[in-house]
Amino acid sequence: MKDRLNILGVRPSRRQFLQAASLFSLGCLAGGCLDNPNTLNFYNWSLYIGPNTVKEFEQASGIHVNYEMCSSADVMFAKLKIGTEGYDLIVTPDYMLRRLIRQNLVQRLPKPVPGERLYERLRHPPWDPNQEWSIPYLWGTVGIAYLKDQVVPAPDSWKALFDGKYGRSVTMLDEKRDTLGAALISQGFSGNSVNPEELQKAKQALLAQKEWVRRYTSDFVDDLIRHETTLALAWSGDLHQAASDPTVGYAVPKEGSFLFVDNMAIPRSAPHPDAAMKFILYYMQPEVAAGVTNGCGYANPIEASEKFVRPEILADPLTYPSKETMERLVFQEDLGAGEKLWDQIWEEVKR
Ligand code: N2P
Repeated sequence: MKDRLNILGVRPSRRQFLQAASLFSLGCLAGGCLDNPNTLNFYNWSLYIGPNTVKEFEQASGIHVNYEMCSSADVMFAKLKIGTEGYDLIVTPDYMLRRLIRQNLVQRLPKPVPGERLYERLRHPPWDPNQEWSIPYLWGTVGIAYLKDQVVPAPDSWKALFDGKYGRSVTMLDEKRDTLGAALISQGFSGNSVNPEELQKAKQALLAQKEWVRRYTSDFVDDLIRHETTLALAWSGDLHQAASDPTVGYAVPKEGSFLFVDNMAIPRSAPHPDAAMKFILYYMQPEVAAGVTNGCGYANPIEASEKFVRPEILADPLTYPSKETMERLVFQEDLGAGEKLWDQIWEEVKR
């Protein structure tokens, strides 16, 4: 319990630090600082790194890190696509990496990586079978977070997010692949469907659900901790922020859900690819990767890190789901030409 409280305890200062780092880097990237080669402009997600990882990397490498937080995968893609320069290292979802490679927006890793340190099942992922472009960073699941004292019985189906039983107290992720994907599965379809009729049905479900949605946000956990929401479409590891609150639960619905693997990659236009490579190699050390898992509650890809992961996190199904849960999970696939229709529908839903 004490350790769990510690996880919560580090949160405000970490967040403040990240926010400050993010503001600084925004100014820096937009205004074009005097370029210092010992710089790493790191574009990552909130609640997705250890509290000391950046500081310790800076100390070990002499490289200064500007950390900017990403609010959605589509924003990340758009920034790289319109040619926003300055990012050296990004953390990108599996399905998006394929798109970034196809569109020539990332570069090959400048050095070989010790791939044998990865868990066997992550060594040749379909989005980058030979570890040429990326290294897995963290992985987790998509599910429903809920307040246990209000949602009774516990939700076991995606329908719980759509039935309006608890009024306007739902948040959905500001992420089309997860939100529209969950709507598709709730309607009995594949969460990767590009079938226009199926997508229309999912869209209708989301439009009808709007009455119950407080907001679309990727920072869902704060609202839950404050008990301002009852149900949220959620990413598993973020729930560690609520670990000291016994009323917050997490469920992977029986209809199935997504397993995501986010990856470190270097944008084509990165001004400091060598600094990015140094961070990747630094991260691949078991103690470092374990520090990230201990700090944010997401599982990392380095097998030998298990020795350094705190036992209660190793035993926590939020971080390492059971075999039975894993069997219900699929990856998000590259939508190819279907992406356009998903974008259109997502825009209509959010309008
Ligand atoms: C954690 C962000 C998880 C990103 N806050 C999901 N791809």
